[in-house]
Amino acid sequence: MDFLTEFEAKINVANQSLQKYFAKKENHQMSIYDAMEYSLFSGGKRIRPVLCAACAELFGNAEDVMPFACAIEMIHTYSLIHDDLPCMDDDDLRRGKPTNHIVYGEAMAVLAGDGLLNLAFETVLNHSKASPALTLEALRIIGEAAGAEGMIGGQVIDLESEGKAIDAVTLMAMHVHKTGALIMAAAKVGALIGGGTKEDILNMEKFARYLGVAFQIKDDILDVESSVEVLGKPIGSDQSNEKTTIVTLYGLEQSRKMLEDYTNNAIETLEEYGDRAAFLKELALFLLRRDR
Ligand code: GRG
Repeated sequence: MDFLTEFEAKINVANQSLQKYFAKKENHQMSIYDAMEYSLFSGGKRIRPVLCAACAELFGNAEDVMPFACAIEMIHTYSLIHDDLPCMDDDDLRRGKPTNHIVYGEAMAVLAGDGLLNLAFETVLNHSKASPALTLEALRIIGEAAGAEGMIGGQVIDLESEGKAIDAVTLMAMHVHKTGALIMAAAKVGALIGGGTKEDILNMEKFARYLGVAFQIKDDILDVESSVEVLGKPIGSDQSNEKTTIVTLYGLEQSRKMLEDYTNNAIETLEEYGDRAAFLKELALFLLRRDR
């Protein structure tokens, strides 16, 4: 199967699983579910669940991974809803559609984010078929990655850096936490649930650390080079929010070189897995070339 066909197939599995886990609750008529559903099914690229599933597959068992992969996508979706709020980045458009708070109001958007964060943990606890020990370890990894030691910590660096010139070390720390933490969690949890050894899990963490930074470098480049039609969100928002980015710090040419270097480093960490890791290597290249 060629890469794009396999990628599509994995996205479909993630979408079907998300639909299943989002299944209507008893009180599903409540409007909170409309707000949660709106963002969970509004055209996300599904990179994190696909990465999680592909890492599980690499180590032989992709059967049990979907509740975890979907939990990570729910947390990612909540972070985007909150990131767009007026008290954060104050964005009106995401994935080509009005942001959650524009449609449902600010208070409901906060609750929709909170609802998705909780649903992530409910999903794992209600649907995991992995052993209790593996399930608990995966939940620990996900909780830590999403929290103040991970994604939220990165968001705090971002908030406190607004309007200031920050140095390269602070910028990289922000990206590794804000964007990288969930991407690393997806890879680590995939390897763990898929049957990888401790060393495999460390290798996947290293791979995803490079991949996460490359992902963010590409995001910063697209913020300058793309258009609102292609990206589905405002471009130039980093500049208007007076944010230091890889591009403001290093310029476009150097940023493109860094993107290539980080992507190559990610691919190199997979060398020992040979052709078994072909999909993950292609995924890294796909993310390098993506246009949205
Ligand atoms: C608890 C108030 C509160 C906030 C939560 C907002 C937040 C913490 C964290 C921000 C996380 C964030 C927005 C990180 C940026 C990562 C990034 C590049 C997101 C875009 O990811 P894609 O391109 O998105 O995979 P799609 O739309 O494809 O799902």
